Amino acid sequence: MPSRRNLFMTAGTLAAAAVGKSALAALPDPVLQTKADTMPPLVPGSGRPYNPVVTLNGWTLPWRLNNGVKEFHLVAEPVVREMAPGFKAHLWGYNGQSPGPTIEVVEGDRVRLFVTNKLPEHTSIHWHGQRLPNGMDGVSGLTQPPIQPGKTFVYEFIARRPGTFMYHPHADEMTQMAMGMMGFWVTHPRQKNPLIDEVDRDFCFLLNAYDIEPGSATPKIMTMLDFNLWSWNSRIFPGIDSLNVRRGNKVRIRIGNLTMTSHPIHLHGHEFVITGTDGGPTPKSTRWYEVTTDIAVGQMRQLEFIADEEGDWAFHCHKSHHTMNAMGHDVPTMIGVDHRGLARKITQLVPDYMVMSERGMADMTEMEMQIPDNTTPMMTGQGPYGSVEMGGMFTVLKVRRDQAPGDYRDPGWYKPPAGTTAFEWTGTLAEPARFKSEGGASMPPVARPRIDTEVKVRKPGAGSSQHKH
Ligand SMILES: [Cu+2]
Repeated sequence: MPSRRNLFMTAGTLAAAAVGKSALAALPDPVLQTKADTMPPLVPGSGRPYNPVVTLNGWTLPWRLNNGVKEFHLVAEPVVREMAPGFKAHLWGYNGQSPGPTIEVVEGDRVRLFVTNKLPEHTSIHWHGQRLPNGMDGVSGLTQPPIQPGKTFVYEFIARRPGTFMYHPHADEMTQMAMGMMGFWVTHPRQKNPLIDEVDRDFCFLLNAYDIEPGSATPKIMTMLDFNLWSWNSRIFPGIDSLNVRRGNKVRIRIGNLTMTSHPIHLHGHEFVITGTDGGPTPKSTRWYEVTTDIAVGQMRQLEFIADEEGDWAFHCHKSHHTMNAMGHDVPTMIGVDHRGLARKITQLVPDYMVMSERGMADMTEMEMQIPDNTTPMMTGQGPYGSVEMGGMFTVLKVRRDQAPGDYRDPGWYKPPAGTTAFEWTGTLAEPARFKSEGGASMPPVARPRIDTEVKVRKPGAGSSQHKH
């Protein structure tokens, strides 16, 4: 049996704490994590060797090798998760965090998982995507009785297929997933597999979503679709760490979707292929290059690419409202509406009245808005050239020629070579040539509208410059 101290050392600054030692003498001590930092890869101290993954704003759970069986101890419990600097949510998770720690094993490993329930209600864990005996599948009521509060259950099976998996409750699922109970699982191949390439950096994270009213800290659990916080591993940009790689690295990113909608995940500057799903490695004939891949509810995808372009490359969900943080969506579009006169009248009655989004929503980032405590401003990511005007499911892939192998630290902002950055044109502007048959139609209309209507768009210089915000 390897010394647990060694496992902690390899996990870097892992804040470890043992609970209930006497009560659980025969079980591995549960290891807890209190921070939302991206932990360095956990190099295996026992068992078969493998190339560990890096969990975005997360960590891998150390195990105990007991007569050749890898033993893990998961504790389902209420947690406080810092979703972004200064914004803490009261969630449910495992071992101190939401999502729970990543489980990493090797194909063929016999795995024993102790699951202790410290929630106020029963739970279970379903090992999504695994081949296992039916009674280990974790569907409460169908394959096992639920794990009651205070009880510990044991799951045991052989990790038969290499690949990308996840775990989550299969008991009061809508509540427990809305509260953040989920985790990643990676089964590394036992030997060289023609469909699984070796990579230099292997990242993983789960897509999740919450509905937390501004000013409060606990998610609304009855929300079906209208979530207001779109997160990666229960973090929202700018709270999501960047993915830092060395130029020329072969990079794998494993993503699982436990939200209630699909997410078209988009990478700038590179093309990737999908090398695996939760069903296993994809046949080579099915791989084509793309820059966006849609990940449906309950699906997992592995994307792979060579990071051969230096820079700070945006990496985000392409649904634009998923790169926003807490917002009210019942706000009418005010672009082009000049309501200065109206605003003045309302201000006489309501002194704090403020008109929103008259010139688009970018104004929001410039306004010193009064927001409730424990609420994250809508768009706050600050890049080297100003606000990125993004939140939620957004981060940056940082590719650097001098990023040392094995170094996952943030290298800071990219400094582009002179003459390779978009710049302001200061010469004269010619009138744009208009297409002659502009405003045409496929066939004549039956009747013209009685009165022509026109959508007015205000342009810079057409009055808006006097507008103070
Ligand atoms: Cu999305």
